[in-house]
Amino acid sequence: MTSAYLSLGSNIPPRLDTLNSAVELLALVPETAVKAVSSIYETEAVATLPQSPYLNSAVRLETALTPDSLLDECRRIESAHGRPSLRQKDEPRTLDIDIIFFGGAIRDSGELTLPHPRYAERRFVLEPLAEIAPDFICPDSGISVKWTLERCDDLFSVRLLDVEAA
Ligand code: PH2
Ligand code: MG
Ligand code: MG
Repeated sequence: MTSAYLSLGSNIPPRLDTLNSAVELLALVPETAVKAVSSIYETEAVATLPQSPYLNSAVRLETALTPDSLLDECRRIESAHGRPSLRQKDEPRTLDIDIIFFGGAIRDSGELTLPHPRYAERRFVLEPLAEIAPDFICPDSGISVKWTLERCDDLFSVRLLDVEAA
């Protein structure tokens, strides 16, 4: 079994329902268990054109799938939430599921780069991840998630969502 860390995001309503449903669907993925789910954060969209704020969270899975099979499962769940399979960079999305880490895997082949190429620059990825996996050692840099977050100079806002008020 491998620990895989995912980043979930949504900036098209119903954002909160979508993130909750995505976790339920992840729990149904074969040979896979959901081990931890972070709080939900409301985050300023990091994009070239202004767009609505995202809700972001992080999930830890234990899985016996390969990285490519897990990617397929993530895409299937994105499609189930109305995400078109032809994607444009930077467009708003009902649901985005990114594999940030797959155990200690480092690869840059095919459609999946591991670790995710931009995780260390993104507070909206690191803040939820640091909540559930502060001491995980990032395979590319050899430093912890917590320390990666401390070193991150991304100024886009990230705040805990008050789920009761949402
Ligand atoms: N995802 C992107 C681009 N920008 N900004 C925020 N705040 N959250 C995201 O999940 C996000 C983004 C591309 O996947
Ligand atoms: Mg993404
Ligand atoms: Mg994605």
